Amino acid sequence: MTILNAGAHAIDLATPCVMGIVNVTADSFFDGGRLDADDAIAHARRMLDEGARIVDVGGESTRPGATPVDAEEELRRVLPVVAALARDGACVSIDTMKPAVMRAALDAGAAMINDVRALQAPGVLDVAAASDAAVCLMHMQGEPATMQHAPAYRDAVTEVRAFLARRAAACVDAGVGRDRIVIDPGFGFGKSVAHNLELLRGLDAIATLGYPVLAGLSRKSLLGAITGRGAGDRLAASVAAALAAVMRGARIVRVHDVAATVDALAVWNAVEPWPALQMREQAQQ
Ligand code: HH2
Repeated sequence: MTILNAGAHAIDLATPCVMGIVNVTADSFFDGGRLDADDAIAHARRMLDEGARIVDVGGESTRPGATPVDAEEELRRVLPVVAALARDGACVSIDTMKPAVMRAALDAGAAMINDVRALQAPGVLDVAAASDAAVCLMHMQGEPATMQHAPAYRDAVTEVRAFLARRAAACVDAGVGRDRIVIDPGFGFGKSVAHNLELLRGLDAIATLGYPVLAGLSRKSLLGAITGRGAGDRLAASVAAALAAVMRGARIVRVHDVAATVDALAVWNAVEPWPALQMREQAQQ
């Protein structure tokens, strides 16, 4: 499970890697307002220079209250960005829920599909199976507009783990290779602060499913609840959260601040003897 195959890219996850967030949206909660393709391409290239292994391009915000975007507008925003970065040879992920956007992004060179609905929409699994792209299956309770109203779990870790196991099995049944699957508990997607913390503490239990775990905590409101700071002042908290996730088995961290996270992971990698960590993980399985 240390190699993730994503199109032409074989990403070695023996040490954790960074996915840089490239939102081409009007209203993303932290970096909204970057609707110009050239700006987005320059931003992504900077992230790749700083050490991002994957760049995740999205054209529709999923934050509660965001304005829905139709497929045509989403494509207009993301396609030039995906195409330019793929031409550079970058590993490009497309962050979308829409099969039409997935299909067009794959045609433009995207190597990964990041779907906050875990490929549950009709036809979406077939799009993934017909490609050689990696897939990120994320857990969400409810719908983006209302998911934070009253999230409820009996046991968040057990329920999220079971959901991800079911979705990964559905992918494998549809013909997606195990070496192309990533799982993600979906921090902030239908979860209270307590649920998010429970999931972060229990990430190692999710990692025992045997698929690489992606953690997206960057600048999220959980960190605001802990520190009392607004999204613009959550850099230190985001780096700490990424490290906490990696310490519990996350192999990919999805972040806005690539340089700072890459440095933090370099220190962590230098301190932690990875073979010993992997032996510990195997002993737990
Ligand atoms: N979080 C966001 C969007 N996509 N995908 C995965 N796999 N995991 C996440 O945690 C995740 C995600 C939300 O963050 P962001 O893209 O910064 O904000 P917005 O949805 O407002 O554009």
